[in-house]
Amino acid sequence: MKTISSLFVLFAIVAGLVAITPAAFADHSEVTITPAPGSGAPGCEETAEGCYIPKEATVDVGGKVIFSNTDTAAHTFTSGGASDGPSGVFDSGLVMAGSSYEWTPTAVGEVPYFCMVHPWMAGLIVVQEAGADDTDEEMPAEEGYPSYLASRLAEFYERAGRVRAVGSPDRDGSVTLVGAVSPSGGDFTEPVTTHTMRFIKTFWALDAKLAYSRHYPSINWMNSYSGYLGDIAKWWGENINSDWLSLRSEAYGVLQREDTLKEIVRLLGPEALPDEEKIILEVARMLKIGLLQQNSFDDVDTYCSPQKQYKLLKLLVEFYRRGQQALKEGASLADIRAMPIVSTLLKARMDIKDNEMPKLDQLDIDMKEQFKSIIGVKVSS
Ligand SMILES: [Cu+2]
Repeated sequence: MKTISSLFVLFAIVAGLVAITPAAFADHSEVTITPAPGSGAPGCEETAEGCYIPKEATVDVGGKVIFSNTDTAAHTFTSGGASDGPSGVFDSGLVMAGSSYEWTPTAVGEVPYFCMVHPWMAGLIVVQEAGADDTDEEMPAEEGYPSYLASRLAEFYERAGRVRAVGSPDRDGSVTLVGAVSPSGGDFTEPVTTHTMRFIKTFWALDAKLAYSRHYPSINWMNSYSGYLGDIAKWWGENINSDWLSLRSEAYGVLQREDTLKEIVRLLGPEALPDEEKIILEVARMLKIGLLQQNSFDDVDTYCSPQKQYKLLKLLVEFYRRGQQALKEGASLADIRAMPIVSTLLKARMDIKDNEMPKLDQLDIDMKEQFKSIIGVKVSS
């Protein structure tokens, strides 16, 4: 048996200023425009990058403009502006997250465009004669990152992985690189961050907004990701429970739905939602408080075994499933919210120790009982 040793290298990337390489005679036959992440909420219009990236795009007549919605919210790409409305040159209609829309310009000129759902989002397309000289427009942004930034970052991160140590005895090990990228103003669209995210497979997005709202650890569940979900799921499946992956997907689905519903709530208020959607907001809140938050100053909550994590997740997903079922069977959301199990679930991570698993199982029984008692009982709210 060979010893497997892990070597953790902490590395902070410091964004420095490097010489500028202007690219003259750049290719403008095709340009891709994406909404800034999180542009579904106002604020992006205040940033230098704007709400559409790039906020000013240049393309040749007869070229191709690809509007790729890489954000989590649905957006439109509509020629015109928020004050004057659509100008009729193009309109993508609602482009869902992960979808895209293409437009080919036929005349030279400047075409402003905006998002009909989020009118603060505005951008500009400059349509020019094919092959036009545009040295002036191609100057890199003020950060002035060199063109080899991406390959340098890739060269660094490719050092992570399985290694055979030199010397004796023969040893296998692994090198894990943990990079800490701290973009100014928390702007994840700046080049060092975007390129880093292309090469790494796991990303924790620390979110200042969560920190200010005292949600710790302040890891944003929408922006963070792991490319190793398959491997992790295998471990959880073999060591904890085979339904971990489906529970995780269901909980994540609730958080994603909440992210989209928040937009509607912000525009129209929570009363605009039916109970089936209000319960998503409620369960998302419970997932955030009861599962995603962890208090390192709490004697119990400072540690959490995989078993406990799994059971907390399962309880919350069960709450969601039973809540939906209860609504179908005539219970009201007010009944569900009034159940004592709601606050019990929120505190379970602090109240129940790692070695008290039967208590978590008891919560499931209590929850079932409480749901049974409200089903069919209509309480006017
Ligand atoms: Cu939008």
